[in-house]
Amino acid sequence: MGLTKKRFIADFQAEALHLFADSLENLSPMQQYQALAFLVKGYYAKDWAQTKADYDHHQQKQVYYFSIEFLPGRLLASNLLNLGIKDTVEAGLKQLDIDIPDLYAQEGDPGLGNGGLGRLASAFLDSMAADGMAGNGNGIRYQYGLFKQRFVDGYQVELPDDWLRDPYVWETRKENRAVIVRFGGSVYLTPCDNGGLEPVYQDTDDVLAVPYDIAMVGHHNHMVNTMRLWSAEPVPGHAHSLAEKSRINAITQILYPDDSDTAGQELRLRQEYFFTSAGIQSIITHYRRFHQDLHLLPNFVAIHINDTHPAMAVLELMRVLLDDGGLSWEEAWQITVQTLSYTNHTLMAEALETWPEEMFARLMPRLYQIAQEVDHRFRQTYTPRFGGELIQRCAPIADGYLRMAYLAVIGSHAVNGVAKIHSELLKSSVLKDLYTIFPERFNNKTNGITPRRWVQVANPELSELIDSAIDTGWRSDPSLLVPLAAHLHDEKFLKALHTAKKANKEKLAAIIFDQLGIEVSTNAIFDVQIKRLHAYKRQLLHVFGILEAYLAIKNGENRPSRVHVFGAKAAPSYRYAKSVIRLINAVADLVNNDPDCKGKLAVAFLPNYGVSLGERIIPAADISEQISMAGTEASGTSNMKLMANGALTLATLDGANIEIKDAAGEDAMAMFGLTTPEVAQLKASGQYSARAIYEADPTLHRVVDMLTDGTIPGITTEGREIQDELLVYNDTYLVLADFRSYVEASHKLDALWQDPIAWAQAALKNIAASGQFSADYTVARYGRDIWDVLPATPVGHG
Ligand code: 26Q
Repeated sequence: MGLTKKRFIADFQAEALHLFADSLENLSPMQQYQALAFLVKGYYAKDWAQTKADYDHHQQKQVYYFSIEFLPGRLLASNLLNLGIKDTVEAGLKQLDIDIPDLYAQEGDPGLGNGGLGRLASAFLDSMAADGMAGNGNGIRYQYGLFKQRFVDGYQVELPDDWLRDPYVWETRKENRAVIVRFGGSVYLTPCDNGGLEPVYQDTDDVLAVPYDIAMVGHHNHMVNTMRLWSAEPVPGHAHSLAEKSRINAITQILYPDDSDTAGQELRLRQEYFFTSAGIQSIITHYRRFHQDLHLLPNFVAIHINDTHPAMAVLELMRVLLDDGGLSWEEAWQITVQTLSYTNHTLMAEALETWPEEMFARLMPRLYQIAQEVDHRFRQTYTPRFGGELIQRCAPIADGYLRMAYLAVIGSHAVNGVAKIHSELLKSSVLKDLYTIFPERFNNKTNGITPRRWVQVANPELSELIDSAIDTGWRSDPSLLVPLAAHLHDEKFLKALHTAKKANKEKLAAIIFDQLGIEVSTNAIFDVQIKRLHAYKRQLLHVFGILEAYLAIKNGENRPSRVHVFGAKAAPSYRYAKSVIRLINAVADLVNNDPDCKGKLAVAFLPNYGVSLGERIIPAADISEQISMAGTEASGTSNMKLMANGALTLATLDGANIEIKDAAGEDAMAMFGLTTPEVAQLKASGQYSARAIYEADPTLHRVVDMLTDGTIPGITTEGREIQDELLVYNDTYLVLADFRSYVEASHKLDALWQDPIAWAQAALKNIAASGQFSADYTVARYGRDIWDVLPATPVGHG
């Protein structure tokens, strides 16, 4: 976009006048932000309309990414970057004497997701636009996003996230594209003109699904895709009681804050059907504007199911093809399977979604009929070849439940895990039986991140340094970071890398002081763990590492100084996770207030971790803690973001950590702990005794005792609960088993820190190797292997 600074300033002033009938300098920062955001929206409006028109004109195959969560982050800076006008605009803002970071900070951060899965969905939309693929998001416009987290006396307190209180500039309500979603009632089949049967719906509860569209601006390619989020409203003209109205509004009111267990809540099931049905209906309506023949649907449409939450897309697409399209079962099934694909994000058995037949049948009676037919035909078709036992284990309906992961595999032509090891484990564990039946459907797509947001926007210091060393081509093609490795022995460059990191640490230290009142030294190692709080992610192991260091310091030992930075939300009903939060805050109090630790050890648990806070923490990290028990973390993505910002990974051989090790080299990180087969074997042997390890390791013994002996103030019940999980319930996630090896790996990093050049070299190896984890390459592989769409914008070598 050819924009001059002068032109921008004139446009900005005109927009301010237009919106607020006042001149810029009289506006509040929020008003200035809104004026700027509306102006930017105007800058891409033509491209957005043109992209849609081009897609229609060329009948380009559309990808629809169905996800119950999206975490786009703030959009102003990333839109400016993608439009290629960020530098010009910032120069203009500077001339206008506007505080740029403060202006960006006015924007709300839509927390329409819990964590990795939602952020991945947004990264994919960003990357599809960058790759010039016709990618569309389909999700829910929650009125309240993920709760805002505060700490009161060290306890997590949840506050509502009323993110729509200030008008959200980037969304456009599309009333003309609303569709009706039907719940409940009853269905019966009646003979119709063509001799077949047609369903008649009676007494349904109808809900209007109104789409709100948000532009996904492509990087330097004039393409603008759409994320469509649906909001539930009463159907105009229907007589609704107040109670009905509030039941309708409830559908899109809140995001469920659990990211790993199926509470089996009816409202959650309504949410799933609501956005899935609205999405399928609008796709078919749009398709039918250009095509009569539904058989060709897979040539023009790919629908991707992000985890099982939209898995009933299998049934809903069947419903539309059968009931509205008049196709036979066999025709409809073939089209459905060819159109759909599915990604699994977890191996944890308790997170695999199931729904009681009774509830499902009551809310979606027609879908339930179709599910029964799918189940029936699946059993009939495959029992002769695979036997009744295997089929019973993996059929979509059994023991009174619909099993959504099995339904998703059976109704899709492709199913993938999100890192190499995870995709392998799917085939050997939770989806083993379906792998036996459909081996050709299984594939791996290792996750990716968007370096535009996580490096270019979040870390301009590092970005400019990279520009000074290699061609700027890395900004569109991160695989071109590899030549950075030529500077491994360039001391001047290594020092500059250290200086850039230090500048980011200064900024984070200011945030830590501002939020927590803790003064931290930026000469210390910034050791970061940022992710949802979960037993399997083992924040507890990190705490034990801190306590080991605390004891060493109390013992007069000299260690390189460390600041441990945590960011983590716990599901409100997850008792153990909340206890660990309380523990981390208590350990922070202990350590931060002990004069012996001053300048040596500090703990900063920043509240309300999310995309925006991540953009502040990640550029400042020296160490990236990726310490889940092997075999539990499907992939992880903070590991990739931190690596791209030059942090050294302290990790188990789990998820994408393994691929990071292969890319950066084992000497550029610190690996530890039991491997997945070792974990499996230890568990299967029945020989694991947490207590025996506790008795055998005096330091560990002390650390575990600290939970209950009063050393850590204020954690009587929480300390007891955590200790019981370890010693009474025998340590489900093998924290004690991995403790010694974790501490040793951590000491290895301490030793490396003593040699700043060697540390900077390791950081550089990580940065240079990080390009392969760009989501631009990941979605290009989805396009090639699963969706059958090719990037229109070249995506380089990843
Ligand atoms: C399901 C049913 C009922 C209520 C909630 C849920 C639910 C919601 C969210 C279940 C799971 C999630 C989110 C899971 C998630 O974020 N998984 C992470 O996905 C990342 C992207 O693939 C991986 O990198 C992480 O390893 C994985 O944990």
